[in-house]
Amino acid sequence: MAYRALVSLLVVTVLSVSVVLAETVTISMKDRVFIPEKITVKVGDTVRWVNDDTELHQVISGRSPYDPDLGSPMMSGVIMWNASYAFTFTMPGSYRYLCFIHSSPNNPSGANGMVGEIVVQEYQP
Ligand SMILES: [Cu+2]
Repeated sequence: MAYRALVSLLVVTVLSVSVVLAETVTISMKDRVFIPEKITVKVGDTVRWVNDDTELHQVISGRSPYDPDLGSPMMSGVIMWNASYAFTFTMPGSYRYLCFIHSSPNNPSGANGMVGEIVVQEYQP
C-alpha cells in the first residue's frame, strides 16, 4: 500500500515537473520584422507570435516563397493586428518560416523579407 502511494506520488511529481518546464515564448511581429528573428527553444515548448503591427502578417513554414514544403508544419492563416498564433514544437530541428505577404526581397524589412527561424533542441532534464 505504501509502495503504491509512493509510485503515485512519483508519477504526479514527474508530470508536474514536465508541465512546469514547458515554456511559452513570445515573438513580436512589428514593422514587418519578427522580433527576435531567431530563437532557440526545447521540445514541448510553445511559441506564440503576436501581431503588434498595424498591418496583417502570417507565420508560414518555409525557407522561401518557393519552398515545396511551404506551410508545413506551421500555417497560421492571416493574423490580424493584436491577434496571435501559437505552435507547440514536438520534434527537434530547425524551423524556418516567413510571412508570405511580406516575403518579397524588396521588402524594407531586409534582403530576405520577413523571415524567422525557431531552433528546437531535444529536451534534457
Ligand atoms: Cu507580414
